[in-house]
Amino acid sequence: MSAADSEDDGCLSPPQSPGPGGPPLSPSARALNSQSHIYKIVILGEGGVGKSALTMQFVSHSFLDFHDPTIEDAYQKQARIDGEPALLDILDTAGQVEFTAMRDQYMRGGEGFVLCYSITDRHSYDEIIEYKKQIQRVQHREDVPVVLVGNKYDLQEHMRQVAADEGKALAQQWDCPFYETSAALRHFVDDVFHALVREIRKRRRAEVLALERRNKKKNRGKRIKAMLTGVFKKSADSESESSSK
Ligand SMILES: Nc1nc2c(ncn2[C@@H]2O[C@H](COP(=O)(O)OP(=O)(O)OP(=O)(O)O)[C@@H](O)[C@H]2O)c(=O)[nH]1
Ligand SMILES: [Mg+2]
Repeated sequence: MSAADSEDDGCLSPPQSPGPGGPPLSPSARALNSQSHIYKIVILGEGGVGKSALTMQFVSHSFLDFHDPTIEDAYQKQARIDGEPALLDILDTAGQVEFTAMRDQYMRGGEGFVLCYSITDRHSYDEIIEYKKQIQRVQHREDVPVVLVGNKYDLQEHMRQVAADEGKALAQQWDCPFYETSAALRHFVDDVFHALVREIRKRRRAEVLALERRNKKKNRGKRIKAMLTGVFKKSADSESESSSK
């Protein structure tokens, strides 16, 4: 998805019908799935790409016009996304190399990730590929919910170093949403966080369905075993009856 495919719809997106992709959940799956309306989100990327500026715009509609390198900041934001409540628990991380030792820890704790580069900084784009690999390594899985973000869109005319197509291509390869954002202009900021919640919900749904399938298989196995036990018992009973006659 590119920036052109979505609109900045304010802080709370209106309920949409139908909800996020995937088949409707059965009551038991819904019960499991609704256990948490909390979404643990981690924002990652090189120093200075605008992680804090994006987070501040999302949380408090204000723009940070100076660079105060982050060590670690946590925010919470309540929203209604596709008609369902969500509490976004956002960890704004350090991009500076001095703090790289903490990355594994951030990556272990997150359920979904905003991977942010600056369209004015090619190195930050190259680095984001490494961040993605590291997340997969730390989480021991391939299908981690992510949204790819190329920030500082407002500077594109004179300072662009990464083409929009490069972002799109990477997102296509990762099968994840992509936005070119401007924290300065509050351009597609809500869309990024809302899209990530949708990605997390998609994965939770898939996990619940997989669990249900496994349980069904197990129950079917138990039923067959019980039936066979019954059949054997019956034939053993009738055999012993006929031999006693
Ligand atoms: N023009 C423009 N400037 C931006 C944008 N986003 C952030 N900036 C500026 O870029 C600088 C760095 O932004 P931060 O949000 O502090 O960057 P960061 O990724 O949090 O950096 P670290 O905390 O060091 O990892 C600041 O001067 C911001 O004002 C944007 O969309 N457009
Ligand atoms: Mg920061």
